[in-house]
Amino acid sequence: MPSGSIEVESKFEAGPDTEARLAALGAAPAGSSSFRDLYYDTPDLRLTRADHWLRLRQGAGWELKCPPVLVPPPAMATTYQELTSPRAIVGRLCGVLGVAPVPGWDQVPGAVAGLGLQEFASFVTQRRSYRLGGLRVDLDQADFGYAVAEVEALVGAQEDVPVALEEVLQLRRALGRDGATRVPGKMSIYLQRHRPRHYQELLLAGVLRPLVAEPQQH
Ligand code: V4E
Repeated sequence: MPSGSIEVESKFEAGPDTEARLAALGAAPAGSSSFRDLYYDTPDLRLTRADHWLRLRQGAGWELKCPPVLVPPPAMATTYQELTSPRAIVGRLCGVLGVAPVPGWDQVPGAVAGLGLQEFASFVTQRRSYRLGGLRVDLDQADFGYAVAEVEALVGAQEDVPVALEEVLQLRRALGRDGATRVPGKMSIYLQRHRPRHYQELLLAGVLRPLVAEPQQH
């Protein structure tokens, strides 16, 4: 088992009745938060073209989301391994970029500077969260005018992914008003609007999928 947990999640479009539906299902409010995410990549986009997402979430710390091996991406959901320990993050960054770690890189900022990583996205999310059993539901509003919700489960091992996936999709079906439409994440919309060349590169690399329709403004 590689270090870090595996996040199984599915995004959906929330509606005016989503929170009432959550309450009716027995979900418990789990608080509100506001945070800025800063995302980093090499100037030639080698991390995100390899589907690796390094971010500094202000108030929470560094995190690297990477595609887990052996788990094919399911329809309507994503699975990513989440690394939060500096050693695991730096090790994975060096592996993807084909660089030997340097002694001063035991903390992420040293590696970010040494590897020449640059910020490519920065935005604030206002989030309201709910818990239902082992699932979490986040209702997000990003400061660039896009709202999206997600159902998420965190599991510790790949063999736990299929059951978590079924639970996530079941709750999504109960809450989403978008049917079987794949709903884009904040980053897809951010890049399309603010970094169109980066967005095109990721479409070409097959990391992001084309948007089906222009999402609603909120
Ligand atoms: C994995 C990923 C990105 C990193 C951000 O992931 P996301 O879960 O969208 O952000 P957020 O703020 O909800 O993080 P959380 O608080 O849940 O940890 S940016 C793009 N990806 C890949 C990706 C993808 N290919 N398709 C979809 C629908 N989402 C993400």
